[in-house]
Amino acid sequence: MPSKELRIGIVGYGFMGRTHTNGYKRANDFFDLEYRPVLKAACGRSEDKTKAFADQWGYESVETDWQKLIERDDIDAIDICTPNDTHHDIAIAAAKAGKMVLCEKPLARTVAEAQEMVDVINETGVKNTCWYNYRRVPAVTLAKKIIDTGKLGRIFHFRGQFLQDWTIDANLPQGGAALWRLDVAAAGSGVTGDLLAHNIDTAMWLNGAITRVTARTETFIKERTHQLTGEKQAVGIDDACIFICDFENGSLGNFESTRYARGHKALDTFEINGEHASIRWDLHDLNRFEFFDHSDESTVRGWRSIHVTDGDMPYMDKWWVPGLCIGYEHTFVHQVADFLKDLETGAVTQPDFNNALQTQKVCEAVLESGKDGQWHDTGVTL
Ligand code: SOE
Repeated sequence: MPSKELRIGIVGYGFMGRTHTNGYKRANDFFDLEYRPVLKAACGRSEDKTKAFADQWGYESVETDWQKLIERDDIDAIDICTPNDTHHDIAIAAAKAGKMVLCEKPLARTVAEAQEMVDVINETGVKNTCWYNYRRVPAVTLAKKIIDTGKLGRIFHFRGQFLQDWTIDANLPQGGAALWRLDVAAAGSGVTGDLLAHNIDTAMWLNGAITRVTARTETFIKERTHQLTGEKQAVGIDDACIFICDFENGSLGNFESTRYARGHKALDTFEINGEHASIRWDLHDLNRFEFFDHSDESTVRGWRSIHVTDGDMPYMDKWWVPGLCIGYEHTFVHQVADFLKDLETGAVTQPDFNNALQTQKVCEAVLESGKDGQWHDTGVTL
């Protein structure tokens, strides 16, 4: 039985509020952990909506002001699930109050904001993590383990994509509930911070630092009505972004993201090609990855499709029996379980804020290059 409580105060009750809370609720059912999350308080500006969320998901109380939430002495950790423009202030105030901070991705809108968050985290020493959840898809974690053995040999290429199609309608408003991702003031950027940030996090985790980039960004719909004001406004986000890059290990990277790829809903993919072997993975079929090993006998050599559901594969001994799948929501359960285990052992849960800052540096270099068409050094230090 878990003997220690981790008392959670969550800010935001939207899509991410639900994914994270599901993680808090499920982790101890499946993982043996000393710590157990306690859902102390949910915080949001609308009292009614926050109360409805708190009742449905089991939070003990409600706050409508995040500063009050942070001041409470019955809360150990603040989880930030609000739009990107709020991450900086909430995270800094929480850390200064001695709370642990779990922040939804991307860490911030800009490198400057993210750097300030990291500085305060370093000064205060509070435990922290950023929710780049796709690292914790068992197939992706297994790919990391295989790559780290050196089995692929010298790496030549890394390819990443994140394709969606939900903003093609020119009449879709920007800003406000559910649509803040289209409003540059709230989001900081478009697909680069929202989607490519995932690909960049995965890429640097699997293949090391991205050192320089050159990009092409595009905004296809130039004006949209703001959902809250009803006013037409210029669109400030990147609707699509393609960039190429160098990795520190000498390999070449090639990335694409858009919300205008008709037919694709969340096609997050990567492929890595080494001297001896290649791996590819696709979020739409997340329990599998494909592996090509050139050392196989030539007559049977080909792409193997590996179903990552056996008990000796990452996280899978905690779930069902071999052959049975898990899904998207489990990545958040895994992040909670790892965070709680690291509390026990004192290990740093990755990605921490400093690691998420490195992803932010790549995003910013990409956006700068999208403006001036030049190569930009990223300054990433892993
Ligand atoms: C955008 O549609 C979005 O919800 C991202 O914000 C998430 O980070 C991604 O995992 C799925 O797509």
